[in-house]
Parts: sequence; structure tokens; C-alpha cells
Amino acid sequence: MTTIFTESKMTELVRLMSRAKSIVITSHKSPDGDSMGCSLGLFHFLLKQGYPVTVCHPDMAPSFLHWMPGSEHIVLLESEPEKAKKLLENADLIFCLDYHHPSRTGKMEELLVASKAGKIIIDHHRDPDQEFATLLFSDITASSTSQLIYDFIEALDRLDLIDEKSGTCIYTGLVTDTGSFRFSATSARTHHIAGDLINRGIKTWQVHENLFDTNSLNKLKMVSYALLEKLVILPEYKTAYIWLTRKEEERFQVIKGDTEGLVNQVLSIEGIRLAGFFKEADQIIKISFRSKGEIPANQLCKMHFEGGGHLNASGGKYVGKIEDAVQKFVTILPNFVEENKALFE
Ligand SMILES: [Mn+2]
Repeated sequence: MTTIFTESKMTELVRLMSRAKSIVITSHKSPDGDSMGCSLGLFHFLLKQGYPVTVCHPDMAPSFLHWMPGSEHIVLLESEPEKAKKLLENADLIFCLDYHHPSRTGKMEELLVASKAGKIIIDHHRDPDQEFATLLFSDITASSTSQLIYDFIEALDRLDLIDEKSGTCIYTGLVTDTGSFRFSATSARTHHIAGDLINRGIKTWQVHENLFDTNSLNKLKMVSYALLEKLVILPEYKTAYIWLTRKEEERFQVIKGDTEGLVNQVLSIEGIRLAGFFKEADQIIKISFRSKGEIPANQLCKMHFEGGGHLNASGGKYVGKIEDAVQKFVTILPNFVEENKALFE
């Protein structure tokens, strides 16, 4: 197996880790299962060996991830700005996990850039920021950054230290970033790691229950409403989408994370190859796309909605009214489908 964790880089990293008096693990804003999984997986692994390590995230994860072991120890820049600032200022080593560029951390960016600490990027997004990283470990074929944390531990020859806590976190990242082992980035390696984690005692059924069987009634009602009243299907383009206003979200008392899986449900419709979701956020319209096969959902965001992401899962934004964001999408769609004609067959 070829690895991004080459001997020379690992020697350098081990040297930096052993000298560090304060190690801080960071990840992108709007945490997801993978950013939480890789952060906390690495956190437990380092803590077990006595490293002085803290996790510091820009903002809070959605509530369906709060059960993750160690989640309560994460310092949030959003709610504890002074504490977070001090941590980043005084850190000797900062792990930058699951993001390719410091701008993905929102308000944390300036603190990261100003920090004199060594910065270790471990990530699976395209075009990582070479200049920002002291050491860069980038593998865009990896299913998740959590998978890369497992690779990192293996490169250190310390898989024996993976326990229920770190293993559960890593497994959570694998499950969430692969859509439960469905997306095309799911490899034999991904399944191998999942199998090895099971051998090490993690309870996979509990992870799935925690992730998927804890819906609030309000959330289910919102999903029902969205599918019944707001779903638009464009059969000629094998595309479907939903858009929700803030008023509609308020009607169902939607909380952070509730609308997360909606776009995947839209994509699950038979014959649909591309799915979109639009919602009103602070000042902007947040947009997500999901696609089947090789349809480049990331290109769609990159070219038209100031975003990017993965081939099958991307995000972007639009400044203006939600109706105009939807209209823009409907206008550019025929061309996008034409350009990727074979992939829509
Ligand atoms: Mn990820």
C-alpha cells in the first residue's frame, strides 16, 4: 500500500510532537461526522500517550453528534473566544484536520495564520494550501479524514493503542463521510479499517443508532413537509431539489443539523442523478448538491455558487434572495447537464 505518511515526514512529525508543550487539534467550521471523528479520534489516541492535547473547533457540532466520546471537552471559538485564542496563541503544534485551507475555519482563520506553531494538515480535499502547512498529508482518494487518522496511527505502528473511544470516533467519520459506505470513495481499505475497528471492540450498531435513530418529531415533520410540498422534480434533467425559507424552518422549530440529510433523500429518488437543497442562513443562501456516479457536484458549486467539495457531495452559497438562488440554478442546469451528458445517462 502506498502511503502519504512517508518515513521522512513522519520522523519530522514525531520530532515536532515530542517537543510540543501544547498540541491543538482544529477542524473546519460547521462540524460534520468526519471533522468530529478525526479530531476526537486523534485526541483520544494522543491523550492515551500523555500528550498535552486539546481540541479547538470554530463552532458547535449539530446535536446528533454530541454523544461522541470527548465531544464535551472541545473548546469552541464561538462560545469561548478568549480561551480558544489563548490555546491557539500558545500552541506549539496545530493539527489542521479535514480542511485544505484555513479559510474553511471561518473566524479561526486569522488566529491560525498568526500562530507560530507548526501546522500539520491531514486532509482529503482537493488543492490543499501548501504554504500554510508545515507538513502536508493530503490524500484525495481517502474516504474521509478519519480514515487518514487510522493510516497515521498505523504509520506510527501504534494500532494497538486504538480503543473503544478513538475507534468509535474514527468509525463515525467513516460512516458519515461515505453515506454509510455508499459513496464512490468507499474503498476496500475503508471496509478493512471498519473491520479492524470491530475487531478492536467498537459497537458499530450503537454508532448507527446514535447517528440515525435519534430524530426529533419536529425534524421528521419538517422532512415530510419538504418532500410533500417543496420538492421540485425536473425529469428532463434527472434533477430534483428542495428549498426552505427561514419562516418554514421556524414553523418546524428546525435546529442545527435537522436539514442535513434532506438532500440525500432527494437524491434517493429513482432516476434522479442530481439533487439540490437551498436554505436561508445568516446573510446568505446555503446550497448543497449531491450526485450519483461521476457527476461532478463540486464543479457545479465551484463554477456557480462560490463553493466546492467532493465529486458527489458539495456545498456553496449565494448572496441574495432564495428565489433568485433557485432561479440561477434552474438557469444554469441545462448547460451543466449538456456538458456532462454521458454521466446523466
Ligand atoms: Mn471529510
